[in-house]
Amino acid sequence: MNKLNFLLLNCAAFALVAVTVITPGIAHADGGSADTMFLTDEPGNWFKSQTTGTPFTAINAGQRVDFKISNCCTSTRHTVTLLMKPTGSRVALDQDDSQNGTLSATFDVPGVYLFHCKVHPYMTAVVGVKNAAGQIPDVTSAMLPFIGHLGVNSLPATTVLSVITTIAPTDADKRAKWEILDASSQVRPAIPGVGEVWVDTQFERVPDQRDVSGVLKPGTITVVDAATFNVEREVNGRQSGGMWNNPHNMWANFTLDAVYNGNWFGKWINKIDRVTGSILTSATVGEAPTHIVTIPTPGSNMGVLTVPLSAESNMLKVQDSDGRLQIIDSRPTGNGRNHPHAQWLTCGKGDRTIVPNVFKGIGPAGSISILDTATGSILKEFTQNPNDPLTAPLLMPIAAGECHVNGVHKAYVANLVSGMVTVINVDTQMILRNIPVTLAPDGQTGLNIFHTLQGPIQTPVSPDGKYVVSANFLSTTITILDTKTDKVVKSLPCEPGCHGVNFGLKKGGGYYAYVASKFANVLEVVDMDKLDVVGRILLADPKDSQITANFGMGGQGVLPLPLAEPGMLAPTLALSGTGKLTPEVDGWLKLVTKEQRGS
Ligand SMILES: [Cu+2]
Repeated sequence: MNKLNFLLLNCAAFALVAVTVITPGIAHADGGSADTMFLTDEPGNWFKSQTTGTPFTAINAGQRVDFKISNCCTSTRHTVTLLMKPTGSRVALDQDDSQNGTLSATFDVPGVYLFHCKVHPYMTAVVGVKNAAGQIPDVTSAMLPFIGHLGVNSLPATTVLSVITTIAPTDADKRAKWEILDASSQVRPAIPGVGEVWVDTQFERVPDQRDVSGVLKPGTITVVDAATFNVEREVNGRQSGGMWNNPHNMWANFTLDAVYNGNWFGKWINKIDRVTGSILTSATVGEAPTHIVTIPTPGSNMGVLTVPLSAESNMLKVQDSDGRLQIIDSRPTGNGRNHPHAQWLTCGKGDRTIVPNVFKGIGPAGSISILDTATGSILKEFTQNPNDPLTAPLLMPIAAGECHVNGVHKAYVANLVSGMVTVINVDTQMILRNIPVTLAPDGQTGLNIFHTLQGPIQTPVSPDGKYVVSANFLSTTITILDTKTDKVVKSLPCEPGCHGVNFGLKKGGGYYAYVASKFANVLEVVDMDKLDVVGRILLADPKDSQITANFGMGGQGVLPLPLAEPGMLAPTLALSGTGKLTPEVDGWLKLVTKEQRGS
């Protein structure tokens, strides 16, 4: 199905749902504001209007809306950033840093206003401003160029709302907009994988999973047995002492007996017993910790965790010793405000860390830093410059991948807003080029997210250094780049909200790329020898009595174990047969082929 048909079908299917969302309520008077939107940690309802209970509110021109960021409804800091507005409007709202407190906008021109958070880019709100006739004017192609690529000049506000998958406040909305599959849709790959695949199913609802204030918070980790492709365990945060909120990304220690998890809508990281799934300890580390990568460098910080704080400016080093997670270092990942997200350590030795700094000030301009992993010092920072073709695409850089390619360290960094993947030679500290990975509905390439409604998220390099797999969010594609030519060689279908990618060992040799999607309850399996999708694994735990809008939903971080990248696998292989590993892990290592060990 081509893109246009896909969208029009979606428009038709969701129109009914959108109408229920768009029903205007009675405006609340709160110090003169027409409505208040509370930023929340609730999937699909991240901006919750006091009037409608949803991320949509309708007001009259001249009225004000307040946006409240407080611990009533969220455990971390955010921005309220206006992305789209009617032609002629002078409304502006954005911040150069994440924050708590109240932000306000008074709306001038009737039409549709779209907001998001720059720390958590899928948090979305829509304010509809009515004209004198009580109608919300259409969204035009001048406001949202994507519409022009559909071949029309404008679309009704209801139609636009109906295709925004990030707005799904109720279970009925989620059923309509998100991909909720059952066991009949499951496809198990013919060749087994090795070990386990841990997936942060960040949006799963868990009864009685509450924070310290007693507020329900979402998220589980779903563990898939790679030998059978069955869900073998589900980890939740009920025993975390309230230190669990939207589990986002994970890494493991080298004995593979512990998994570390970051909570993107909280302040905490957790250490989880891999075998039992119980939470061993948790630590408060700062605002919105995202990804965790352990340092594999022998003799220097080996095993220490690197943890960027996406609502702050620093990356932490955290040591796991004596049963405690202790911060041993905290350093900025660039000059000024950084908001670092998904770092990657150079393959093999881990002596360099590539960090995307998502935004540096007002607007989406970000930077990419190369750090000395051992000292944390900034060796190079590429800052966005609209007049420099090499750095102009660095708009909300969000995730990095890295590996040896023909003996050269090459990093691939996804830029959410520009739709480009930036290729960096880490050895010479030079940007080589930028590769467009997204498409407008009419097939045009090299255009930004306002034209495509797509943006790349995770872009890891395959452990053999041959390919980069890019998961593209909002629309539904997986792009595969050849690292020798830096060209797109394949585009594969993905599920709604495509997000996380990581590589696991395929039994007998080769690799699987496991791809998680936020708005689907399945994990896709891409065979890297065939460059094709060979599996779709249901993430809803079969022990759950029924599959609902929330089970197994919200796939983001993916952690296959053993870690497949040879530099990360080597410290575990070195412990093989020493008695320091469980028989299960020793059994996995026996299946590692010579090629998978790397050189
Ligand atoms: Cu946020």
